[in-house]
Amino acid sequence: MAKLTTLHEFIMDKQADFPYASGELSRLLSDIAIASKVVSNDVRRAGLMNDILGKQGNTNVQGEEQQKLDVIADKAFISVFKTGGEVCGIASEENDEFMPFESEFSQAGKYVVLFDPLDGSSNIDVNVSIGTIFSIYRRISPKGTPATKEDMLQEGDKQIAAGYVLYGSSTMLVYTTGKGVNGFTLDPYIGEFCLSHSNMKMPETGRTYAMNEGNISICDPGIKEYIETYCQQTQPGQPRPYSGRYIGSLVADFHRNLIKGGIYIYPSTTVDPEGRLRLLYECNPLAYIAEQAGGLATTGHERVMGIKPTELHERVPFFIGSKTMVEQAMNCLKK
Ligand code: AHM
Ligand code: MG
Repeated sequence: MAKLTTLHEFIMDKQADFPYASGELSRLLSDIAIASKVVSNDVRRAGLMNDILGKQGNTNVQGEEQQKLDVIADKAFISVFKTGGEVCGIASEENDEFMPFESEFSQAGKYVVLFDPLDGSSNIDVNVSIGTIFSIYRRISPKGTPATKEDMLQEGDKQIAAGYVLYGSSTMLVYTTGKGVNGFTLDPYIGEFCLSHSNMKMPETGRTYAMNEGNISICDPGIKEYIETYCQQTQPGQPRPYSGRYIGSLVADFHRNLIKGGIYIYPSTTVDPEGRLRLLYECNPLAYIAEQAGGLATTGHERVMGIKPTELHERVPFFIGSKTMVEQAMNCLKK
């Protein structure tokens, strides 16, 4: 068997791509890998442990019921960020406010991390794939001071790195630092992420669409037109219509589409006019990966990464996936 490249080796090799790199980003990515191994272990044992599975008993700032694993994952990531020295503050989907770290050690860090500790919360209790999504920015505020809200509210285009960890049939970490996308599978025998998907490219088109179609009657008619015309009718030269696949964990639906081609849509609805997904914790990081892999991510009207955020928990309608499919959906919305 050929020698596997571990995530750590890969990160160290790639540091040379950034001539003035001080190693902080490399250390931060390694810290994320450590926290995700902890969370992966908890996810794998959840069905056996009453203190891990089930509802936490409170709601988060978005009015959603928190699961115990949401909180466990949130704490695991915050703990590595607080002790690593590279991060001066974080914002997380599970916390109402952003969190500037208090220690001098952390305030010397040059990065902020925004993350969704456990995406796909409604799937936790039913043993369906879930994930962590993260986004890294260079701080705007001066080093040695507490992180500020402005550090958190940066356009997606300013991301330094982004990625996700999928707790699926295997645990995978996929990330980009702006030089392509690479995926690593956690080898449970040696406890290391190993390079399994190098230089990932999203097919220009695909045959899978993912949307909560229960919402179709409360969406813009353009969405219905796109689904009926492009997804549910056999296209010339094709044997049958597209396949509908909706896991209900964005990170898992996105990962499948990244590999096989496809589109994921969470549009504006009359119930959720801004859609359901959070710009900072879900849309921007996946948009960065999609674009780096040759795909597209828009609100149906504009590029997600060009939006200047105004609020931490801001939501946006989200169309992400293979370039041709996202463009076709946007054309239907224009009509
Ligand atoms: P979460 O971060 O609380 O889990 O919410 C995000 C999730 C996505 O992973 C998923 O695609 C979507 O919300 C599902 O929403 P719905 O149940 O409305 O289809
Ligand atoms: Mg989420």
